[in-house]
Amino acid sequence: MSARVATTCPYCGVGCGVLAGVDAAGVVSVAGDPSHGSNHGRLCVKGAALGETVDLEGRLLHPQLRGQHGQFQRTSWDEALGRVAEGFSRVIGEHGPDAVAFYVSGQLLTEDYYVVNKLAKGYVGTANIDTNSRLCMSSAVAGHKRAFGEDVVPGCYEDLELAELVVLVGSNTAWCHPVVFQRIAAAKESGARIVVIDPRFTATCESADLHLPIKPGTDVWLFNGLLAFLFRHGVMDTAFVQAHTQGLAPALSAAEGDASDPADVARLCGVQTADLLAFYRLFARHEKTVTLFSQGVNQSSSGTDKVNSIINCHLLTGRIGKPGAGPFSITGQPNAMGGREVGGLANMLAAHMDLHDATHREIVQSFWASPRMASQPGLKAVALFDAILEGRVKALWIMGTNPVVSLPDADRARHALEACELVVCSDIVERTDTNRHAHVLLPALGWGEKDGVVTSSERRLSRQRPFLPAPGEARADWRIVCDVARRMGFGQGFGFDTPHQIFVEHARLTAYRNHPPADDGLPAAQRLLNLEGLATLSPRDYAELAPVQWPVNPKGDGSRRLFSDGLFAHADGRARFVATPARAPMHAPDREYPLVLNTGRVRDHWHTMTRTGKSPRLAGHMSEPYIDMHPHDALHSGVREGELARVHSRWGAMVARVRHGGDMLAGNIFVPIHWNDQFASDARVGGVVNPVVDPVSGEPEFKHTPVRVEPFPVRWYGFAFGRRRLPASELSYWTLIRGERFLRYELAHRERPKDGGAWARAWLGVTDADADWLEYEDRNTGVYRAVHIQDDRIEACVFLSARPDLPSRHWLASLFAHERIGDADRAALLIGEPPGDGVDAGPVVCSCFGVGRNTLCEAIRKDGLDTPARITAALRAGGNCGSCVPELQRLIAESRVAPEA
Ligand SMILES: Nc1nc2c(c(=O)[nH]1)N[C@H]1C(S)=C(S)[C@@H](COP(=O)(O)OP(=O)(O)OC[C@H]3O[C@@H](n4cnc5c(=O)[nH]c(N)nc54)[C@H](O)[C@@H]3O)O[C@H]1N2
Ligand SMILES: Nc1nc2c(c(=O)[nH]1)N[C@H]1C(S)=C(S)[C@@H](COP(=O)(O)OP(=O)(O)OC[C@H]3O[C@@H](n4cnc5c(=O)[nH]c(N)nc54)[C@H](O)[C@@H]3O)O[C@H]1N2
Ligand code: SF4
Ligand SMILES: [Mo]
Repeated sequence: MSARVATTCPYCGVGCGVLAGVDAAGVVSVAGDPSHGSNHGRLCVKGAALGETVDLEGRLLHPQLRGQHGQFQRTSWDEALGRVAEGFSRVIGEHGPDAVAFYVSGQLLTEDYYVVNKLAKGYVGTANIDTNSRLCMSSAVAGHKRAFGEDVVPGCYEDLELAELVVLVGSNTAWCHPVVFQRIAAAKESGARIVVIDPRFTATCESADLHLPIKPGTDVWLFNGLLAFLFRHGVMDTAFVQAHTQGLAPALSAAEGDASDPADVARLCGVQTADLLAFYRLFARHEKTVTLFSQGVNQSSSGTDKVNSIINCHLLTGRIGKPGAGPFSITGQPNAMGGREVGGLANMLAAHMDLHDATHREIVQSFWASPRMASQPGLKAVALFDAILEGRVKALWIMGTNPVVSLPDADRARHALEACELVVCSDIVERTDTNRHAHVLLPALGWGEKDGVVTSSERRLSRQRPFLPAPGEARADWRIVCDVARRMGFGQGFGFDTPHQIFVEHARLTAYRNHPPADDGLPAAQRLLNLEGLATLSPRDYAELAPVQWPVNPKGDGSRRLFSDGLFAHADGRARFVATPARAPMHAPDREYPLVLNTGRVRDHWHTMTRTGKSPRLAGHMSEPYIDMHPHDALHSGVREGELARVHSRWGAMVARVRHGGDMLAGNIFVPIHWNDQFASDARVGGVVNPVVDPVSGEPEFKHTPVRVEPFPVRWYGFAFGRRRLPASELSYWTLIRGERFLRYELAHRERPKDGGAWARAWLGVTDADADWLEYEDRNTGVYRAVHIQDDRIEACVFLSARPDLPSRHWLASLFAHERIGDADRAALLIGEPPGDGVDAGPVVCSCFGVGRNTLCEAIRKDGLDTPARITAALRAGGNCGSCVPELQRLIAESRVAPEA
């Protein structure tokens, strides 16, 4: 084993420290870094499986150009960079700087983000650079700026441990920020209370003392009601409000105007009055309260108001900047926060300065010594793709994001790319739904190879360090940007040779003229974001930089909390209450589209699956896209659990399997965001989502689209396993996951094959008539199965049935691990059941140890395992990363209410 390198996890905004290394055989191993302040050695299941995602299969290793017939061809860097630089320069020359745009990502490192933002705003002279953070954090950014005067997360993770009450709003923390959730769960052990506000009953709710399943979109009513309640009951820090805030009266009158009687609020939010009051009283009683929020708040047409309605309650009670108290926007992506520091959004500048402020523009331009400066905000993500479709933007460079999957009204985004004169994509994988539309593909370095800084939810800068060689011809994103900039004639501003040089320039800019206006006549702009203590790092200091929370003072000390002194970033030093009159989501359900579509994440996948889709360990937990819905709605829609259904909206449609997870309120359905054309026939939920955005932040309403669900009729269901890819796209429905030594397909088709055997042989590509071939057919029940064996080893198999109840995939998967198939296995394959008393372990719950649901339920029942700890002692499940502990809790609870008949 080579020495382990200390780096940072590339997934969520928790920002866990990882120790990674490669052994002599090239096997990558990862472990949590015990010395890292974000995770103290813990990793969740995605972090723990990182080693399974860094192989080179499917990687984009060379620059490519798309030919006239749509096929991609390898090219040299020289040619590719020339195409990009010439293409952008030509469009700018002919149509002006606003005819080009950049669409970037919170997956980028701060150094990458810094140079692309500098190129767009200071050299091209356009603010048409937006990022997938628009889809993610922009409502929080806007809410922070309105309330505090600057985009600042005041608290830190430790506050969650110090709190007496943690309120989780629109956040499935247990699945999306698992290590932070473990810290919250530990706080609960020592007495903290947890309230979850979410229309779904999520894994996070397993640990909650109180769950308020509010009607989607009603958060502002809830928090306006809370503000009025607190004020009425005198739960107010009057001294704090008088000394440090402004605007209480209009905020209160807006809150009271909506609904001041808790019974009315409860009705509007669709919850029991007693539960609502229980929450209000808990909040009133606990000085040390942290309200943590994420996409159930941000991704809404009233997202910014939701954020401010929460912050209002913290300002009223003075619970901000104190140990164990504060509003806490938890960030999604690994470097969402770093992107905000460098001003990656279309309405920001750099180093927390504003595009609309002439003084700020002057400061940044003088620092960059740049030829020009964008003078007005650019296009936000959704509007940007509209502008492409309208022909106003003619060249687009996409870096580290997959908009054909992740934008709302995603089919429209795809049409926009089809219509765009020049589309450049920098990515680490070759095939994505977006890359298909590129004219130029640029191979970037990925996690484990790239080198730079990311910033977590608690403002902690942390190094990502390489421990793998650069594969193929891939290059760092910052280097690609600088190369193009130089070729566009901007050599002066982009002479960087190392990420260290970029980082210290960024740090210097955060400190530049960062003071109150002085008598020297020079423009000044005081900002909390200040990395002065990092501005003089030597290359070696940078290489060794230990995690540190900004602001960083000249001595290099970081800051755990901000606003402890009651001084905010508005010119008068006061925070603002914001009046947030509540309003319903833009599109209400109606007769044609009677259900509300909510979209979000599952535990073991990351976004568009380009990386987590490679890991067998992560594939088993949720192996197929699904539509979670209430049995009532299924009945009304004419669909059944386990069967396929189509979700339709005014914008598009998708197909997935119906499931009654027990999480949904009637009237609402949930579909995960991850599946796309690389992993399923028709499961891109982005195509269904309405393109409504929040009027302040421009963040899309991902959690609320009126839809209807209808049957997706098929004549047979099936699945197949193969050691190689199978021609699934011939079928009406397919999904793909990667197993340890196989690919697994779930299948369905409109037509029954006339001759199952002939079809199966052709489909599995078995041409040899003498092949070792097991086959069973029952025409009465529509059951067919065939297994191809080669040299006594199972090669492929396909199982079909007229109904969706098919044999255990788990059992079949296990056969692919065997070098020889025995006689008992052959017999079992023909019968279609595991041999002997081999029970089906069921769907994976604990991904680390591959422990299935049936195994767990059986053991819980038989051995009376009544705590997750006892399950771990007996079966190991839950004993590694702990991500499945909430599900273990649920299984225990379920087996209590439903003893075996
Ligand atoms: N496993 C995993 N973890 C991830 C990611 C991933 O892809 N996979 N992605 C990362 C990223 S980029 C992000 S942004 C975060 C997102 O993290 P989260 O915000 O926790 O995740 P989501 O599942 O998008 O949505 C959170 C919850 O909002 C609820 N919700 C929907 N509508 C409303 C509403 O009107 N009000 C309220 N109060 N709640 C509502 C949903 O039911 C859902 O449970 O996760 C990060 N972590
Ligand atoms: N319906 C619905 N849609 C949503 C959401 C939702 O809740 N519901 N959530 C939204 C949110 S919060 C987010 S953050 C977005 C995420 O959506 P996307 O940003 O589209 O998702 P990713 O799969 O993370 O895309 C990252 C891309 O960058 C590539 N990549 C990875 N590392 C690197 C690198 O170092 N350099 C380069 N150049 N490329 C790299 C990956 O291969 C992948 O193609 O989705 C949004 N879309
Ligand atoms: S919680 Fe999991 S995904 Fe998030 S940073 Fe930590 S290990 Fe990575
Ligand atoms: Mo996100």
